[in-house]
Amino acid sequence: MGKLTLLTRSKILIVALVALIGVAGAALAFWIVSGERVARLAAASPKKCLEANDTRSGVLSGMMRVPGGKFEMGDTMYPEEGPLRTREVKAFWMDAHEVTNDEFAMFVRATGYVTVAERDVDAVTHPDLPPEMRKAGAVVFVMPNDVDGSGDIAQWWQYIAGANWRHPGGPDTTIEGRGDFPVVALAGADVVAYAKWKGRALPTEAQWEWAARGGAKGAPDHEQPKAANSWQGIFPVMNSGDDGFVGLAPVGCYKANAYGLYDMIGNVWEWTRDAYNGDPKRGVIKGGSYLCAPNYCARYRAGARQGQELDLAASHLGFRTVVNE
Ligand SMILES: [Ca+2]
Repeated sequence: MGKLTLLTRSKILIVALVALIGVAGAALAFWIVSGERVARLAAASPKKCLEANDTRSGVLSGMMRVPGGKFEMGDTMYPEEGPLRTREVKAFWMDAHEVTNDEFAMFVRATGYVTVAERDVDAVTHPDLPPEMRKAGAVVFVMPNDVDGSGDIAQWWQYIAGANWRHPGGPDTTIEGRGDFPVVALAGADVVAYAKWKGRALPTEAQWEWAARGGAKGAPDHEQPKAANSWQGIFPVMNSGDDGFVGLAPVGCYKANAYGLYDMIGNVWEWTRDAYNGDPKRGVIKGGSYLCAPNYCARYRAGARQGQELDLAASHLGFRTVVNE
């Protein structure tokens, strides 16, 4: 560098500056275009997909019969999915779609039930939580403008006081006009209470996974599914919404699987009744959500699973019920 003339150094500086402005400008334009596209897609996407009287249901209203069978449970993509193990499942009935806001509202109207996210957190059971996280609320996905490389999920997951099933994005959001969307922001106790009220149960992990496969044989497919609400683009900053939705979709927008079940994969994660790796404070959730992308969380597969704190409600997590024969 010492041999460079003052003029040459100035030229380098100017070129670098111009390049920097160019990159910053392109990034800014990208965010504006991307943000507009997300808003446009969100506004244009349908609010209802299934007909009010879906007549495919059998003996039990709104449920499909899943035949029994034996299968190799699990998958090989992430460590928590293995080892593959043989499981047998008896025939059972399962909700054709995720429980909707309208359905959950009927339960609340009938029982006066108050969900976990609508109650302040008990300081005795959670002495380590900061005060802002003891307020009634839920964890909400908020698309960030930018992320650092730390992988810290707090960059896109925020605990928002006042977020609950009626206000899934926070206190200034609503489910009005979204009766056919899956209900979210429910904790483990909430979904068990709903299932009991209906005289039903939550699926076991094995039931859920068997049902999600829809009778598919052979090694599980690891590709991102086309007929499901997942995330196309780079999570968490760029969502092209090629599947028609940048956020949640109403239930039943994609083709049902071979057992007549909608949205087993994608849209919202679903609670099961199983504890995660024997931990009584965590439940197994299945199916992935609209936030699952190839670059981050390729869990849009029947064999994928995650552990979820039973008393923590989240904006990408719903459920469906079963009746055992
Ligand atoms: Ca999507």
